[in-house]
Amino acid sequence: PERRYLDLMERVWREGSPRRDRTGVGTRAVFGERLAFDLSDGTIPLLTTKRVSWKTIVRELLWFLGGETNIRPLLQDGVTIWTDWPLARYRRETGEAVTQAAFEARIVADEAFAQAWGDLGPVYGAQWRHWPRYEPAGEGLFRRTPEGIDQISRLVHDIRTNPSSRRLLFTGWNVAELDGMALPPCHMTYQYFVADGRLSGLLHQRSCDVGLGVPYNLVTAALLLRMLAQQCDLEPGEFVWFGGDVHLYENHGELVATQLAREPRPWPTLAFARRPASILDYRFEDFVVEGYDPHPAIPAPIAV
Ligand code: THF
Repeated sequence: PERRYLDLMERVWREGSPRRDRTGVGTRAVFGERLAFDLSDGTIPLLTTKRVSWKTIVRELLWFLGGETNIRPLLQDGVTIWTDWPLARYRRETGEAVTQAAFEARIVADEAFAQAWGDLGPVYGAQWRHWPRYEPAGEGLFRRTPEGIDQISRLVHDIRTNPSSRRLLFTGWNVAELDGMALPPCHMTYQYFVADGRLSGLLHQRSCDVGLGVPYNLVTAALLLRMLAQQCDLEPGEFVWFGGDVHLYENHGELVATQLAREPRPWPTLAFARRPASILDYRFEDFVVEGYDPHPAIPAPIAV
């Protein structure tokens, strides 16, 4: 239940080691944490001690599953959570002091501009759906195949045909391509397990922003587990979260104080409006979240 998340938040804030991080903001961190959520009753771990925009999370997940890496389709749906990274690069490389709103408007209006400045590199969508594959091109040379490997479709196939496999997993951590990514994957490797007609899932998240990112990442993993279960005619089981570097940013003190003072409410439930033909055919309208009655949102700065 949500208490476990709040306990983790409190412990990181009180006992985490102070560290200077990549972003320069500073964090407090602990290492190697586990959270587990029972999804068998139809609930999803969507926090109630602050409002979390599940609609944004659904749109982001569908964007990943579409193999997209450009922020343009996200912005067309009003999702701005990935703008900071392309915006920072644009400002750095052009010296132009453009506002976020103006930059986003231009990405939406101008396709060539979006191509030049809106891409995040081979991040999640690229690795999930089009992990690069190479074929011999003669003279000891290799060339990249246009399609690559679709880890998601392969996963569905493997869960259906070989549910006791110990290889039911996919990962975004493509070592050879990390340098080209705006940000290497945080929610990195997903593994699945079938027993007694139930699908359980595990997420290994290497870097965990407890204040802003983790509330999103828990929901993403739970939604995906539910979609996979539906596609494979299984009931949802347990979702296990493993956190590597589990941290709070030093500028999230107010978020922590506000959230820890609140009383958690029951988890909402997720249902699907229909059974899409494949894992790649889900639409926003298919996700029906019910009983979500959260405390108000808590604004907090994201470290870029
Ligand atoms: N970088 C950092 N520092 N933390 C992260 O959690 C994170 N992500 C993704 C990539 N880099 C990261 C981006 N995910 C928000 C939430 C998730 C993000 C990015 C931003 C955010 O600002 N959420 C606000 C609401 C914003 C909105 O609704 O538009 C919030 O209050 O929750 C980890 O995947």
